[in-house]
Amino acid sequence: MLVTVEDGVATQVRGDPDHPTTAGVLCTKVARYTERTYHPDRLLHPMKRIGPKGSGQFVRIGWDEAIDTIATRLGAIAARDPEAILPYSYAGTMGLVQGESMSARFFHKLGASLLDRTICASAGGAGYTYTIGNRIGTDVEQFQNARLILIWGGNPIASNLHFWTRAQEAKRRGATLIAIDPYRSLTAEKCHQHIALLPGTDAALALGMMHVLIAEDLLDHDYIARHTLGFEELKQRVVEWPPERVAETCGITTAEVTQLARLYGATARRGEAVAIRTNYGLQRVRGGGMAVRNICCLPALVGAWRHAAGGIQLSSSDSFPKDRLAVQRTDLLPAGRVPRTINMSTIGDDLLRPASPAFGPQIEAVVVYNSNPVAVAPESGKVMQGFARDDLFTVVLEHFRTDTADYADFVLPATTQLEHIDVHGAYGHLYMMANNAAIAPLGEAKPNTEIFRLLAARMGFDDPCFADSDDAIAAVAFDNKHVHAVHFDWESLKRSGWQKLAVPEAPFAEGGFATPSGKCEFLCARMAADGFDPLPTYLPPYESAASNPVLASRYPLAMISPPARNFLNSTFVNIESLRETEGEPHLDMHPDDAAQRAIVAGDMVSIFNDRGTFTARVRITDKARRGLVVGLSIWWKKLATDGKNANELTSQRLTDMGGGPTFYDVLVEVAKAGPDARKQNT
Ligand SMILES: Nc1nc2c(c(=O)[nH]1)N[C@H]1C(S)=C(S)[C@@H](COP(=O)(O)OP(=O)(O)OC[C@H]3O[C@@H](n4cnc5c(=O)[nH]c(N)nc54)[C@H](O)[C@@H]3O)O[C@H]1N2
Ligand SMILES: Nc1nc2c(c(=O)[nH]1)N[C@H]1C(S)=C(S)[C@@H](COP(=O)(O)OP(=O)(O)OC[C@H]3O[C@@H](n4cnc5c(=O)[nH]c(N)nc54)[C@H](O)[C@@H]3O)O[C@H]1N2
Ligand SMILES: [Mo]
Repeated sequence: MLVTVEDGVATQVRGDPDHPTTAGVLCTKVARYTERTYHPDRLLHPMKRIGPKGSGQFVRIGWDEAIDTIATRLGAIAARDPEAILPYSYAGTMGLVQGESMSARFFHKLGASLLDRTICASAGGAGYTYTIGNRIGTDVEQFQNARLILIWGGNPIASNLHFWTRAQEAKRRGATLIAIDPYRSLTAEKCHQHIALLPGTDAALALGMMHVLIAEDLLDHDYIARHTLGFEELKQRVVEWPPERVAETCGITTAEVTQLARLYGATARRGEAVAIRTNYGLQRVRGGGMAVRNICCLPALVGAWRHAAGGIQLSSSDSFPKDRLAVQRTDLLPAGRVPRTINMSTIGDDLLRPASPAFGPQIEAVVVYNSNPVAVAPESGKVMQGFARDDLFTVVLEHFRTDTADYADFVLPATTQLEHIDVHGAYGHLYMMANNAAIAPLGEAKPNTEIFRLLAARMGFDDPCFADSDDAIAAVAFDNKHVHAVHFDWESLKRSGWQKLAVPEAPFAEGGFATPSGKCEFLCARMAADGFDPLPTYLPPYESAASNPVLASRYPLAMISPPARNFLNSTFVNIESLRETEGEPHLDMHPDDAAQRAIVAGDMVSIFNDRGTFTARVRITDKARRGLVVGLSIWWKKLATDGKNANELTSQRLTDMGGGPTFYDVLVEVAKAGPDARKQNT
């Protein structure tokens, strides 16, 4: 990103035209980054709460008072039991410096509870890693050379624009694009074919494809023999998944299953590149880990990895060799006692849990940075109840007074990307990136690192690492002993802005998977050891008509809440130009489902289940398949119609593997809203 600065003021941000992946293009949201940075609501001073929790009443204080009081409170809790303190952070910035560096050092030294950062990608990550060995896949810059691209559980026009550019180029060159998504997303609309399966059934579709590929011998026997493990066992397993059974499970036609498999197998057999861009949409369900695992078996079966443009990408994150020990200093953890780990996806229940031998101490303090859990975490009603606890001490580092900040005892103003130094990896492309500060911090805002440095000093932590500058941390962010990053040098990265990792063009053309066997593992001993079926299988959703008919008799509709194009999770929701484009919270509903409920276009509707309710304006559209409703997300609650968002209805049940959330595994009912639905916001 290039920033124009005039008299110390950032006047424009634009993409760097020279950067190969992004090629001068910013997404809709980030293009508004100056509007966000100079927004009149930016937090510019530390603040202390004066009203009841959640009321958002604060008074300005100085940094000294803030740091003194917070350090004293945390110190007193830590003296009793440091595990009663919990850091809570995620994707606000994914920078290696302003993410988990000084903060991690601080909480490690304190001996605070560890946080398992599961809320986004851990289920799919686990499934991918069992099969492939690490999260390395096809380079996004290769996709334009593919002949067939399956866009599986992703909506790149909204959420991964620079991949979409490549997919469109492939299309111009004659490639076929197929979207596999229960919803006709912006992306699905522009693909040649859209397979609208039921949410949470992707694992079955992959099993059905494997069945057809094997039955019709559309295989690369040489690749299978040399670079895979467990083909005979896989063959036995997929016999159980004929296309008829798969079609029934997925709510699609038998022809859709067989034709997809045939196109995939036959294109590869002709020696052309078949590529899968799978994304995180499909793993936010009970069997999400297994679904990604099954899909990961497909490229090896047809030898797709032989091509640089073939294979699969879920994430490029493990291509970046991060030096976590140097940056996060796990060696500072208390000797001989690893603190307990709290899963961020069950923060609602955990904040409400009393002390017990199994759980440990009650959570007495939460320090939130780079996250907005009151809006983004599942089963929001409980999350709010937890944060509303009068005996909970809460500190929030933020740019804005978010739904979460409203519950804080202290809100500390953080700098934005324009105001601080950072170094970034990526999860879609393969470039290390320097984030140079373009402008001075606004008001009294400070980088996350500086805030934790001040707290560490006030707590008397004297390890020299607590005095490291952001520059010094950035300089050790990547491990330049690793082949991918031997050329990493912070000073030169700062000058060039970005530099591609030294990765092979076709990562698994000659096998070399990072699994224990070195092969793509159809049969995975580590899965067996971890208590999973070692072969691809199908786990139905927790909540679906087929798996839970009793619940479905009361709540017959599946609900998903994927990202809206103009928001980034809950970031940018308070930026007027972007929110105006989204308008208000909507619910997309199929005409038949609407007619059954006497709901007409434009009605306000209540969406509800046993966990909660939220209100939205209905859009009647066959973009949502029958039986599915879609509420694009993630709205700030206080800017939504009734002070609530889709996460009122999502559950805290976790995925099969990786401890991930099941945001898209939810049954609901919808009814025309009563006249008082549109409560006045405070
Ligand atoms: N504009 C925008 N861009 C973003 C984000 C954002 O909030 N807004 N968030 C960023 C982040 S943190 C992430 S993790 C990524 C997420 O981006 P993606 O990985 O693309 O994931 P989602 O957007 O959650 O879901 C994408 C698609 O999956 C579909 N889907 C839902 N359930 C299922 C299912 O069971 N099976 C299948 N096959 N499809 C399903 C949804 O309908 C949706 O169209 O995007 C990043 N980019
Ligand atoms: N229903 C539903 N829920 C979801 C999802 C979904 O698709 N549907 N998606 C899930 C996914 S994929 C993810 S990744 C999570 C994301 O959840 P979060 O990680 O909480 O992401 P955001 O909602 O974007 O909130 C990030 C906050 O960090 C702040 N921030 C940004 N930069 C900085 C900084 O440098 N310092 C500090 N202190 N603060 C900063 C921003 O102002 C913002 O308020 O949400 C999950 N929740
Ligand atoms: Mo995410």
